[in-house]
Amino acid sequence: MVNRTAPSALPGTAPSGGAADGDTPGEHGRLWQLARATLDGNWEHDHTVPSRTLYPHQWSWDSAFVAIGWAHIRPDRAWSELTSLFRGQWRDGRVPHIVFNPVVPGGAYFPGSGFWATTEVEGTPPMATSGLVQPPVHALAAWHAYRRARSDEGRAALRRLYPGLVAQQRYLATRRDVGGGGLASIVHPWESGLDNSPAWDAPLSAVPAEAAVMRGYRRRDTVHAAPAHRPTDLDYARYVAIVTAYRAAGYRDEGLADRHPFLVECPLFNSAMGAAEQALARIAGEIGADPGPHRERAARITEAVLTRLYDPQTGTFHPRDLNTGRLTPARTVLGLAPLILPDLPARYVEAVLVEARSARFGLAVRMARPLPSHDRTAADFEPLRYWRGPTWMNVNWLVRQGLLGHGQDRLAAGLHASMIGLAATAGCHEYFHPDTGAGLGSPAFSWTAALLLDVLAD
Ligand code: 9WN
Repeated sequence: MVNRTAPSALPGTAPSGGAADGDTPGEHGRLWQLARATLDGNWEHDHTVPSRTLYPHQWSWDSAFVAIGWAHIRPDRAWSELTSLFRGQWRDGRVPHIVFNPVVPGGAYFPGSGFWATTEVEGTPPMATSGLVQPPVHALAAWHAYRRARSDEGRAALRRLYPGLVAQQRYLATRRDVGGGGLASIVHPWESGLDNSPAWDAPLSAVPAEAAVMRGYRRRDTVHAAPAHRPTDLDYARYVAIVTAYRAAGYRDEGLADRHPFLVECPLFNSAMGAAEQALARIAGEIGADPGPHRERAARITEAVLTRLYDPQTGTFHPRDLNTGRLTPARTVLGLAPLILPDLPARYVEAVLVEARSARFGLAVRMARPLPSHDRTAADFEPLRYWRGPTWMNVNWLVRQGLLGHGQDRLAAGLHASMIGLAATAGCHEYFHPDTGAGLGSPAFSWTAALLLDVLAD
């Protein structure tokens, strides 16, 4: 029995508060219904596809965000979403970034299940999956979903999910600690979730792409989205080349440091990992497990993020390229992610706020649009291209959580109002033009809808 329902679950009753256009109870009701219809339309028996056209399978961090939205309207689906994703977990603990739906035709998405060929690898689940991971936002999502819909069923679901969530963290903290400094490395830009971010340009430029280009393959993304909005063919060739290298090694992580062409410690990924330990501590408290070890691990991760990813010269956080040992130069929205660490020390919170409030990102109490994905003042800022400028709801949602966690309520309210204003203008698109707010990418995108429900409920 759900014993706590968000008040805004009734259309038209979402509380207003904020400065966005159309920020009225009636407008909230319209948005609530739109978000709900978007999620319903993308529901697929036990999970939600990110988009019917572009992404017809189950994606890892999408499912986490989506579960937060379902918790407001169908808590059963929130738990089903996370449970079905974790059915795809590998024996080593990795939660794959895609779980393939076997009834979707092979050519619907590239790279499809045949390309990954994971069912031939030892320790993999019976269903086809990818061999990569995505930011571990799942424990955070499970906790938020539970907070939004506290119930006995929810507590039982937390209990069921807990061992998988712990194994996911263990995998990242051990096998993926390639640099030996207490952080997880990502082995592909796709693992960052911000695939085409300028943050990856420097490490990607060292990846040989010729072999992949010559082997030949057909992209599917550019069938559904404008090529000018998507990664270039050269970047795609490099993406394919990196997967090919990892696959050839049987997706093993031993020896990555000596052979793998892309190894990066990402601030968002690792901040998610730290926030996950904090969420696991709360979950543990709720289900009668010991929160202590989670708190200790969270503190160690925060410390490692500070020592390995903060650059005193720029005053912000950057990814570290393990193949060169250097921090990557681009100032992207990834640099703001450590704000989601509840124990981020005050002087680093201050540094992130300076960066966020600068002309680069424009965070303000009254802001026209939510944060862009890249520094607006950079020469390579591209307002239309995937992760190289456009605004995304999930990153803004994370930053808003961080602001709330650090007592920055007025800035959080500014972000909140601008997120709702964006959806009021453009609906539940995959991403948005950072200046005009025009909708881009898939027009019915699940995490936009789910997180819209969550912000409307506040
Ligand atoms: C590759 C599903 C995913 C998101 C990622 C986003 C995009 C895939 C792609 O779509 O990535 O995983 O084909 O571009 O970058 O964050 O999880 O929505």
